[in-house]
Amino acid sequence: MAAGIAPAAAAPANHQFVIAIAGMRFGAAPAGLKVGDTILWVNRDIVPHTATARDRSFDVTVQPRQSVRVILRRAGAIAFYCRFHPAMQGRLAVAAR
Ligand SMILES: [Cu+2]
Repeated sequence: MAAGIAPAAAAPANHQFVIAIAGMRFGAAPAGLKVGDTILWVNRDIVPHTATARDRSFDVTVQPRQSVRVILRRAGAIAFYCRFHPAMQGRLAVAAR
């Protein structure tokens, strides 16, 4: 290996996680989230939903049968909900990288 070149395995890898929305509920939040990871919000319902962080770090509308990517930009416990159906709620635990 050439001097000064780190092995590829040492590079921090960003991962994509899926949260499905179905039956007017968010699916379980994945474990092991880190800053820089992506959430793919997948709406399996026939009505639009949003994934809206209470701290406004993300706010996306997901049309029926569509999906939207959100990159996690901050660490912490991030509560989220749907602006159209405020009873729909969840929480992400995002670790610093
Ligand atoms: Cu909704």
